[in-house]
Amino acid sequence: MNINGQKVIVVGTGKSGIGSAVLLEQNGALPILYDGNDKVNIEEVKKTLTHKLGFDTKAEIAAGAFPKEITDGVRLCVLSPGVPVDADFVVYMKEQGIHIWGEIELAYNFAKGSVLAITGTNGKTTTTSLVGQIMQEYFDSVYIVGNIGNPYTEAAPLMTEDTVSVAEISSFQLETIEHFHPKVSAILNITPDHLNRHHTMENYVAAKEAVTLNQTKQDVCVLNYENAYTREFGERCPAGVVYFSSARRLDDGIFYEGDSIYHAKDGNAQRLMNVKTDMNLVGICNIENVMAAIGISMSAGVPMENILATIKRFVAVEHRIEFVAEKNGVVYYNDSKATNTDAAIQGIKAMDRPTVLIGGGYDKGSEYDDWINSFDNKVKKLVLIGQTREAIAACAVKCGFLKDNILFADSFLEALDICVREASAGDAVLLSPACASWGMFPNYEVRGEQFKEYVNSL
Ligand code: UMA
Repeated sequence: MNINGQKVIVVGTGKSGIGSAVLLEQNGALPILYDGNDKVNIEEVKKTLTHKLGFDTKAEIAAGAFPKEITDGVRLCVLSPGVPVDADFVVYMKEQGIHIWGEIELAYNFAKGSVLAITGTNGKTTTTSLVGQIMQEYFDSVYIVGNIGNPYTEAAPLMTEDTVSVAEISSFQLETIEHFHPKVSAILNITPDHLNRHHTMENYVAAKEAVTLNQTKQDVCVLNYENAYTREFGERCPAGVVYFSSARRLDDGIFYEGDSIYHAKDGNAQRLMNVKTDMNLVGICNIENVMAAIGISMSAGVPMENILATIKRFVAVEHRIEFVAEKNGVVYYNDSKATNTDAAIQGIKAMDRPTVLIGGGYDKGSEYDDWINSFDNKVKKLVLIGQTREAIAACAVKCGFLKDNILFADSFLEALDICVREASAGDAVLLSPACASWGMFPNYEVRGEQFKEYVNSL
């Protein structure tokens, strides 16, 4: 699409909106930024754009109620991932014949080189970081972009034909792609999440599968054999499939057995590494992430010995079952990245001692039964915060968790004070809330940082 001289609406003035507006203006378009939040500081946004562009921005900026007149003469609109595609003003724009792209699609149209795209409900960030490091240690020009926190639009103008982009892509971002075509994709797992945005599980699964929309049999999609959705998808996936399994031997693919990871081809399995001595990550979820990273990296042409050497060096991602400190015999773990129950199940599973658990936060309409049922008598106190605290407490009691062991806190600080009071030497304190941080924090990173600061100050 030729955007030179065109007015383009960009919705959202967060990282994606700013990245998109800058990319558009650098390429001769006139962005019109719109943000639904009427408290957005328009002067600040202008300053940021001007700073990033290196010249005065000509962008128009509007905030609050959607001003319909901004659509006059507009043919393209770029949405930030947090903007629902069925929002009234988006539907209105579609009715006006305006083409809707997401930030990822816009970036892809300006990007160069090849893309490795990683999606899935859990494990995306760890797998993206690991694949990113494997690529950086083998190729010269590598960008790690997307949901991990680095807008793809910012990196796109810096790329060459030799660039390898490793992109963490969320379901929000996949709803608005059109030409986005990764050479290698991966869907790590699919379990219920973000149902308030996608409304049904079918829509959520379809958004994840869209990562393969433009792939052909010349491309590869790495899939989890132990997840019912991704295993079934392998049978109708447009790309060549590489499966990984944490529970059985595969004739073709990557699997985990005993303490080792193997790569099998035509029934011949070759042992690659020991999960206890050759990697620094704990838990079955991380063994799956490592297997996925092996599948992605070998499909991207990196020799196996290089892949294994990087895995050996790789250390855990911040906020994902991250060991913070031991204070007075209590070990503290920051798993703030556990923004849904499935991730939080992995967090509690990784604990090997009595645990004081902090849960709760923004309400995404989740169900908590599976999470509570995974406590396995390890949770001695459940400290609950945020919008979801009543719902979680009710579910915990329904699942047989003792009411007396549930404590409500009105603030994060109060929750932390309760943890210190309730934990004894030999216990763990785990922040693994099973909920997004929104409503109390701007994002899960800030929640994790505050947890770490508090623990380190004890
Ligand atoms: N906004 C509107 N109208 C709406 C919704 C939002 O105007 O209907 C405005 C907000 O007022 C705000 C801006 O849009 O000013 C925020 O946009 P955004 O929510 O898309 O956030 P960005 O800062 O652009 O960050 C996004 C991703 N955020 C979301 O998907 C919610 C970041 O993922 C990502 O790192 C970043 O782009 C760069 O690619 C975060 C996330 O929470 C980590 N992702 C979810 C997750 O991992 O579970 C999907």
